[in-house]
Order: sequence, then structure tokens, then C-alpha cells
Amino acid sequence: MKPKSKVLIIAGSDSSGGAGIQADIKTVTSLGCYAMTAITAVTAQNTTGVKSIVALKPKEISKQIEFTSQDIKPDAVKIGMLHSKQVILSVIKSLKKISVKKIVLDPVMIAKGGEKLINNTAIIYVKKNLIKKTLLVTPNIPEAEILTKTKINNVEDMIKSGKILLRLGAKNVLIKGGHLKSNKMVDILLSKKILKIFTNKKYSSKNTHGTGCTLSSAIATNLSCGKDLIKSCELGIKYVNDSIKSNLNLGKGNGPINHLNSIILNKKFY
Ligand code: PXL
Repeated sequence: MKPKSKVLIIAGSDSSGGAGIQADIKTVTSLGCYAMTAITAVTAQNTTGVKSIVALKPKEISKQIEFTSQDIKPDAVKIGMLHSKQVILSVIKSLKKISVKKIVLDPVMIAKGGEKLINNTAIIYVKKNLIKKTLLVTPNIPEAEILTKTKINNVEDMIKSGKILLRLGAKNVLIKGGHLKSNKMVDILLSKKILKIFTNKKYSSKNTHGTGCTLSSAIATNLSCGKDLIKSCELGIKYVNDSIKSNLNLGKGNGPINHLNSIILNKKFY
């Protein structure tokens, strides 16, 4: 098969392969599309935690975005870890130059093991400057709580927090309910015109490293292929749920999900 579309990923590297740019490339590829990357930071980590984070210079991140896109124009962009104000400002500048409309922002803040992946000033810039430049922002509950200064305990609180994000300039918000104390998985898509509640079975597993990265990449990929926003979210959620369900169980800590769940290998290659 040939790739159906092209997706540019702006995110950090996760050496353990479960989250970050590695999860993003696997997702875009597994869903039949072409992945390009602009690496924002390099982390040394395994399933038990993050050992170190090295940031790339904002100028180098911008070069990756602009030089790559001048040659192969992305149909959609996914943004993950951006850990300083300077990086956010140069990413915004570069996005303006490449003028891609379908931009999905995963406002990455904290790794599964609790390590901070963004500094406090940068969070203000995500909120005030970046969110409004994107088509969709996909916070989980702790991220939505930080961005909207609210406490989220239930679905009503998720909707309230989503409305605050819309008031801050977000066009569409997908709040992921994985952190809710509930036996169902509830995710909420909200815009001025849409209120869609996705309810799915919850698979309890400690191996959920990279679910957020994977979901935002899957949605960006679906959008890049011309699917509408609701369908893109619905199929993205399904891809992540199936990847959790297949329970890889690698490593001693919070292991990765199985990105290969959508792939059928051609017999002649194995
Ligand atoms: O899942 C958030 C995330 C994003 N990006 C990188 C990460 C992680 C979590 O560990 O390492 C690079």
C-alpha cells in the first residue's frame, strides 16, 4: 500500500518507545500514513521513569518544521511535548509559515511516572498563545484542571472545564476521562456546535504509557485523511482502546500499549 496522507509530528523523543515521537510515528504508520518529525527534546527513560530530558534549541526545532514542510507539505500536524516558552513561541511562528489547518495539540505536562515535561511559564503560553492556533486540543483531566484552574470529579465538571477552554479560544476540545473514577471510559468532545460524549468499556491495565500521544496522533492521522472531527476522534479512541486491550506487558513499570493492533502483515515478509 501507499500512504494515504502525510502527518508532521512535533514532539519529544521517548527512548523507551512507548510515548512521545516514537508512539506518534508508530501510530501514523500503523494507520497507513506517512510520518515526518520535528523533535523538541530527547528524554532518556524506561517504563519505570524518566532519567533525563535534553531540550533542543528553538531555532533547531523551527528548522525541522519549516525545512521538512517546504518539501513535503503535511496534511495535518500533531503537537506533543513543548517544554519551554521559547519553544512554544518558535513553534507558533513556524506553524504560521507552513499554514496547515488541521493541527492537534496534546498539551503534555507530566509523564506517567510523575516527571514534569513542561515548565510553569510554558503552561501559560500554551493556554494564552498556542491553544487558539490549533483545531483541537486534547487534555487529560489533570491537564484540563491546570489549564482551567478547576477541579474535575465527574462528566459535568469535564464539560464545564471544556467550556472554559472554548472561552480561552480553543476551537474544539477533547477532554479524556481516563483519570475519572468510573468503570466506563468517558471522553468528551466539545465546541460551540458540538457536544459529543464517547462512552467505552474501560480495560484496567498498568500498561498505558503513551495513550495520550497515541490518541492525538491517531486523531491527526484521521483528519489528515479527510475524515471529519467526530469520526476522527471516535476512530482514534477505538485505536487506543484496542491497543490497551491487547496488553503487551513489556518492562517492569508502566508498559507501552500495542501500536501494531491495526496491522496485518503480508505473509511474504515473515
Ligand atoms: O505521555 C506524555 C509524553 C510525551 N512526550 C514524551 C514523553 C511522554 C511521557 O513519558 O516521554 C517525550
